[in-house]
Amino acid sequence: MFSKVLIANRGEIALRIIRACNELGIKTVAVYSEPDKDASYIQFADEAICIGPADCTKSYLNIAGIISAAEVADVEAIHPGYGFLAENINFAQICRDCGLKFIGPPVKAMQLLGDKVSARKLAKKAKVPIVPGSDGIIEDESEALKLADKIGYPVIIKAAAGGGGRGMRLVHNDTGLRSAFNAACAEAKAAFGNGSVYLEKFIVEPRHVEVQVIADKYGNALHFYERDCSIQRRHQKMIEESPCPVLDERTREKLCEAALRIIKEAKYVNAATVEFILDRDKKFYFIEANTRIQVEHPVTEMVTSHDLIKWQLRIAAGQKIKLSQKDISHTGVAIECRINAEDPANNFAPSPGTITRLILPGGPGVRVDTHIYQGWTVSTSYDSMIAKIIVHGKTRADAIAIMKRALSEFVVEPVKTTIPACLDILSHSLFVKNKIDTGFVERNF
Ligand code: MV4
Repeated sequence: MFSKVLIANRGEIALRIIRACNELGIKTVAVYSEPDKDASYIQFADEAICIGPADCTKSYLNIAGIISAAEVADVEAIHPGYGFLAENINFAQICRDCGLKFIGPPVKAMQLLGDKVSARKLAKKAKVPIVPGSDGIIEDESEALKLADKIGYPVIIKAAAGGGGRGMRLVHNDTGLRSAFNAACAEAKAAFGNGSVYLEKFIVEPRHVEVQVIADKYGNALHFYERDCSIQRRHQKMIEESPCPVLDERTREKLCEAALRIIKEAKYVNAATVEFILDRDKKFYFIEANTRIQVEHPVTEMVTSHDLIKWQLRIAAGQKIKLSQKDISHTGVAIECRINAEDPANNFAPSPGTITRLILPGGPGVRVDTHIYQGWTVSTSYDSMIAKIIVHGKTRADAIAIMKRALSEFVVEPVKTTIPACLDILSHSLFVKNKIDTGFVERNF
């Protein structure tokens, strides 16, 4: 196992990774920006290095600064967390070149899955269902029109380098396609430095389901079942749960096996998430893969009792997965609510400030992943997520009741949070009855 790891991140995920290292007896090096100097995660690390000012490009995204910190602290490996440099191929390559282990997949697997067009091709090769659409990049408007007429409207234009909904365009007819095509290319070029786009049939009112997987460098791969992430607002997930409440055992097994075929085809190593959309007939289609640990990973940890961060560390250190798939079971239902410092009554406007009063929820079945404390200042420089509440119950109804109880215990003042919005969703009859899809929040709130 590694003796010392640098955590190239901040906030709750830095704390989460430091905790896993502490349990494994790994020394930790935290990095922080100037306004993060009083961050709680620093307290739990063995060493801490300031890497620059508030501006992310000069601190958490500054590759030279982070590599320098790793050299100075003499670490063997870097955990990138999620966001920031987690899916940056250049960063992963530089780590390798500097003799530092990047706690994530090989560069080749990041390339294959990071480009959505190449990931689609890989899925097709692995005999995993993909949404009907283009075989590769769409070169021009006439090619787009021809294909759209063949597969039928509505269609969705997506950026090959995109993800999380950026650079997407939903199109209902030829006129719409003509005006959207060049705009989508330009937007993709501006956002990702890559103007390549592709086309898919638009699946109406889908559920967003993703499979958690891990793989080692010896060719062993395991799945940890799925999460349903359909409750999102403007492509920001709000509530995630596991298992997906509408999947039958047979479909679940097929879905998870499909995810593993993609991971094996990509010769993937470490933790990944394979994303699918589930249509109204419960047919699933691969859409993309995430080559990092995700925000919502605790949902899977609660139902499987496996520590995914520890798995990441062990796999990166070259250890072999000695478990087989039948050793991984899931029990009960877990739900996560993301708590953001945003005001739901004011169109989710950021609500920064110094926390003067804080009461965190607890009790049976409740896990709280957060870096906040009384006296901490929530800034607008970074992501607005201040906590994740994860609950585990025997049934979905139990989990919902535990979550509502936990959210009503949560006091954080004076910042406004998304707690009331989460409570509204959890109380909505359609959510309770499972009649939700990715459009649920926009339609009902
Ligand atoms: C789709 C889709 C329907 N049909 N692709 C959104 C983010 C990215 N991960 C993929 N996404 C989607 N891809 C096809 N072919 C629906 C989504 C989608 C979505 C689309 C519009 C508005 C909100 C959405 C929320 C989740 C998923």
